[in-house]
Amino acid sequence: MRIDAVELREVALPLRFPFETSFGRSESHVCLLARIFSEGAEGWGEVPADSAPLYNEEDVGTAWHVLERFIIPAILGRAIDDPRAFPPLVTRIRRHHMAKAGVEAALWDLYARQWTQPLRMMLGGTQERIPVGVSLGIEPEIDILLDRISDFLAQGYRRIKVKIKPGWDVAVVERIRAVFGNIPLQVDANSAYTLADANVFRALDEYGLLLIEQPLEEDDLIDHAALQAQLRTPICLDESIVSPSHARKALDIGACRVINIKAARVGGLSAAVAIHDLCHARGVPVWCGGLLETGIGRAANLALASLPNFILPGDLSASDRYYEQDLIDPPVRLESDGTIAVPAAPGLGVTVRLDRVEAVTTRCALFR
Ligand code: OSB
Ligand code: MG
Repeated sequence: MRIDAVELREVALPLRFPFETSFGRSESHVCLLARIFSEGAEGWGEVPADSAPLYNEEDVGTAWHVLERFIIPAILGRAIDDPRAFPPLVTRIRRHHMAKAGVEAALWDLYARQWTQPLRMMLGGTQERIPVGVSLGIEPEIDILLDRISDFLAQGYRRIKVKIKPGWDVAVVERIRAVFGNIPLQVDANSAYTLADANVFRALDEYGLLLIEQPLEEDDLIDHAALQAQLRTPICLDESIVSPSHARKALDIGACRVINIKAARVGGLSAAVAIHDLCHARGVPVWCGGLLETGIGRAANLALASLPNFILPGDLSASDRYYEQDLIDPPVRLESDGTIAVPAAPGLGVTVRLDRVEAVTTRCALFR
C-alpha cells in the first residue's frame, strides 16, 4: 500500500447528554479523523483526543501538531504492506499514542479492505457479537443517575459502570444496590484518589462490584499494587497501562487483576492486541474501553473486542447512547440480548457519511 496522501480533520459532535467524569464535564466529542489515500482506496481512523489534556496528556491540538510535523511525514510516499510495519516507523517519537493510533487504524482499514476481509478477521478475532455495558457519568443528583440506569437496563445493556469521585462514591453505590439489587456493576474513578483514601475502597469492597477502575494516579503502578493487596474486588487499570510493557509490569507486581484495553491509549491496534495476548497467556481477563468514539473509532473498537480474551462487557454502547446522528451508516445498534454485532463487511465494515463528516468539520488539511 503506497501512502499517497493523508487528510486530517478536526470534528466536533454534540453529545446527546453531557458526560461528566472526575476530570471534567463534556458537552461535545472533539476528535481528529485521519483518512489515508492509497492506490485509489482509502482508510479511516479516529484520534479520540479531546479538546483538553484531561484524560491523558494529549488533546486535538497536540495530536494535530505531531501528526503534521512527524507522523504523517514518516509514512507519506512509503509502501506499507502491513499495518504492523507502522509502529517501528514512529517509535522514535515518544508517546503521542492517540495520534499514532488514529493513523494505524486507518492503515488497518485499508489493509483489511485490500484483503476484502472484515478487520475482525485480520486481527484474529473470534467473537461475532460483543456483550456490552454502558458508562454513566456523574450527575447533579443521585435520582437522575438512577433514572438513567433503569433506562439503560431496559434497553438491554449487560452491565452498568458509574463514574466516581470523592464525595460521589460509596453512597451512590449503596443506593444503586438498594434500588437495582445484584446487577453487574463497576465503578471508574479516573485517577481521582490517592492511597490515603484506601478506606473508601475498603467500603466499596463490600458491594460485590465487578471491578474498580483506575482508582489512583494515572502514572502509578506501585500504589495500585498496595491498594489491590487490601481488596477482594479486582482493580482494573485504564490510564496507567500505556504499553504492553506497562501491562506486564502491572501484572508482575499485582497492581491490577483486569485491564481495560483502549487502542488509542496504547498507541494502536497492534499494541492493543499484544496486551490482549499477554493477558490471555496469564489468565487475566480484559475488556474494551472507549473514549466516546464516533462510529469510525467504535467500529475499530468492536473489531478489537472480538478477540477471545475480551471476556468482560465492553464500554461499547450503540451510536444513540452519545449521538443523535453518527458519522457512519448503518449506526451501531444494540441487540435485544445486550450484544453488539461486529461489522462483517471488509475493513472497518461501515460506510463513512462524508456529508455528515463535512458538516461537523472545524479544521481540515490534506498532506501529500
Ligand atoms: O475512563 O473509560 C474512561 C470516556 C472518556 C474518557 C475516559 C473514559 C470514558 C468512559 C466512556 O468511561 C467510555 C465510552 O462509552 O466510550
Ligand atoms: Mg476509565
